[in-house]
Amino acid sequence: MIDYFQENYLIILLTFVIILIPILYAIIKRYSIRRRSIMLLGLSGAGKTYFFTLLLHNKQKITYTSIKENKGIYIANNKQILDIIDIPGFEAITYPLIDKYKSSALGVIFFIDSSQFSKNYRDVANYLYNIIHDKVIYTNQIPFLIICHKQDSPLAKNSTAIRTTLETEFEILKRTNQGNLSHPRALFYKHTDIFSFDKIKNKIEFVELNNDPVLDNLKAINWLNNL
Ligand SMILES: Nc1nc2c(ncn2[C@@H]2O[C@H](COP(=O)(O)OP(=O)(O)OP(=O)(O)O)[C@@H](O)[C@H]2O)c(=O)[nH]1
Ligand SMILES: [Mg+2]
Repeated sequence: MIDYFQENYLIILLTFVIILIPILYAIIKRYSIRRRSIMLLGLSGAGKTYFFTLLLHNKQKITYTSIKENKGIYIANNKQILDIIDIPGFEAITYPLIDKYKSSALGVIFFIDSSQFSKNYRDVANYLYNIIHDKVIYTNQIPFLIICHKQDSPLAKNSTAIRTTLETEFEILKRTNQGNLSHPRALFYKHTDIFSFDKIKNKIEFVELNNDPVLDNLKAINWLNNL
């Protein structure tokens, strides 16, 4: 009788161990990926590579459309080692690269060409909306620094105007997605919530850059140091 129970007990225990080990392994693997990448994102021509060169090489360099990612290491004041990854805005390569780096992302710096914003605000909104609502980025509550770049241009919109326009566009995108309940992003909001950057889980900060190497560097560095 005792043998029978002991045998059954052993089988149950073994089954548990066999099922639990892969589950535990998957959980540990998922949480052990060290997140230290900072993705530089934004439409083509927004100024990512220009900023990358300034931040990592302290040089104001003429830049051209990038066709592959640029990578570099930045050591923050708090000794944190960050991988800065400049991801080109050329659509065919942007999303595969974001998929490659997003699980190691600690933050996103999103660039907007403020001088072109009145022309391309829908493309900017679409891109930013897709990134913010990406499952990994949303779940990991990755913070965003949104850089309203090229403020030196006479046509530049300021950060308040850009933020308001983006919130309006996000509200439209949100309603469109909610109409289609099978859409992954339909689940993020309650019907009654009007979209605001303050209401979402990821911390979103807007700054203006003026093509002033010292000041511009400082704004981004402050943000990087406080991650
Ligand atoms: N007026 C002005 N121009 C700038 C500023 N920052 C960058 N630029 C210019 O904007 C252009 C595009 O900058 P890039 O850094 O190459 O753009 P990018 O975002 O890397 O673009 P892709 O690689 O195509 O995704 C370059 O000619 C820069 O010199 C700025 O603050 N003010
Ligand atoms: Mg570039």
